[in-house]
Amino acid sequence: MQLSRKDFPDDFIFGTATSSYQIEGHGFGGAGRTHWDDFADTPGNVVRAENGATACDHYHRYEEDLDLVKAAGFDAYRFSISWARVLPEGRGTVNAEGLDFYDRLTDAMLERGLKPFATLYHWELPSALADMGGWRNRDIAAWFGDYTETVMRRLGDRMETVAPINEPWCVAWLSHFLGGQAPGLRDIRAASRAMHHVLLAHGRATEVMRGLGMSGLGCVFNLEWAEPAEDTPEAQLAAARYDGLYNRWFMGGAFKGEYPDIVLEGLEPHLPKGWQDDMGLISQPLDWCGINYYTRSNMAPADTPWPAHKPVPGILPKTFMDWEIYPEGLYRFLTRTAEEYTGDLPIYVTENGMAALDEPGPDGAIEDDHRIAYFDAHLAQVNRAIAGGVPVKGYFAWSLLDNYEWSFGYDKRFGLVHVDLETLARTPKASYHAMTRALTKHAEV
Ligand code: PNW
Repeated sequence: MQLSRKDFPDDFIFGTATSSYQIEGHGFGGAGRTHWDDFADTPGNVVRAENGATACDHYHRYEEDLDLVKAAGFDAYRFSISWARVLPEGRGTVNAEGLDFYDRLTDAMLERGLKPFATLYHWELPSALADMGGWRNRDIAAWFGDYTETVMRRLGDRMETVAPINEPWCVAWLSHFLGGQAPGLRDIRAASRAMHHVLLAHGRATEVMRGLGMSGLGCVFNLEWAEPAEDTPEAQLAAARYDGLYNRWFMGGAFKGEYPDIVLEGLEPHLPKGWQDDMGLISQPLDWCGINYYTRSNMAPADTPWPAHKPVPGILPKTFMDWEIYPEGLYRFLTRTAEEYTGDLPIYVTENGMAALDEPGPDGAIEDDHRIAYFDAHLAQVNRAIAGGVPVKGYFAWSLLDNYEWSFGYDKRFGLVHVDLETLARTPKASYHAMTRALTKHAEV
């Protein structure tokens, strides 16, 4: 890599990120069923109907995995806690074995000097709650608050930071309007409710953790740069609607207690009555803001009902997800977030990375130079933002391991470390070695 630790402020945190359903393996150890198991079992939703039953078997190999995090020279590890592993039915009886696992995982991070960055919800809703309407049901804020309390009474004293929700746009819009993730709905009313309830749950969990005396509380947003596909007022409006739905709805809600008019135009008729009264709970003060950044979308107007926009292919080089590589978007978002939403609040890039095929060569080595270039290009934009005065305090590479990429199954490899799906053997890729040199040798490599 061109850049290394010496190019960043002394207290800048380098980390790597994963999520529970994508790596742990599920359906054992007393864990309850989740709506991702249900979604994956329904033909047509996931490539080859693959699910997270085994994933990377991290549940049994977490010590080896944390050794890899440590050996690379990372300062922090971002992980998530599975609701159904802690509360198999989503509420009520606690699965002691599940909570014990996260207790051991936390201690294993601390023993290695890694700062724990926890997320409470990275998408696997207990099926018992999904059956009661899941994110469409307002009660989810109370269920989520109770789950948060159960977990944080045990772990809260050892967390560096906590984000209640990973990527509210994916939880709400992608899952209830675009049908791309569990529960796979395509329904504007369900989606509108989820758009509000996901932030309500974030607010309730924040309130619960403040009540326990915790600090280090934030939220993790996925941001995607919205580019008008052509230079016309119609395309600009389509892009502005996309920006509103994807980015500004959640940041506006969480940091300003208001939703953008350009989105209310379409969603207001479907929101629960009295939603305005929730905005105080939704916008409690936070301690930091997390940004997951991967790509941009090029938006054209569409002859469809609101929001009447459609993505069209862009001209930039793409990753194996077919996502355009647009590093400057990260700079633009970091700057815009501080200017318009978060001011002096610390910002962390909580995810950034790329998928590739990443087959081992004849000698077993995995030469993922494309990933090294991707990290370098995005870290350069983080640097540029810091130089411009934006308080970016850390960067997390997605992901430590090749893992379960949701509806794409196991084909899309995002890891610094290759995982053989048969043997589950871990093999560090060239990007892992480059990252290690950049973080531990402090030199250009
Ligand atoms: C994020 N989109 O997901 C998630 O936090 C990870 O679990 C995931 O593995 C990673 O990015 C790579 O995909 C996203 O459709 C999934 O815009 C889909 C979208 C954005 C983020």
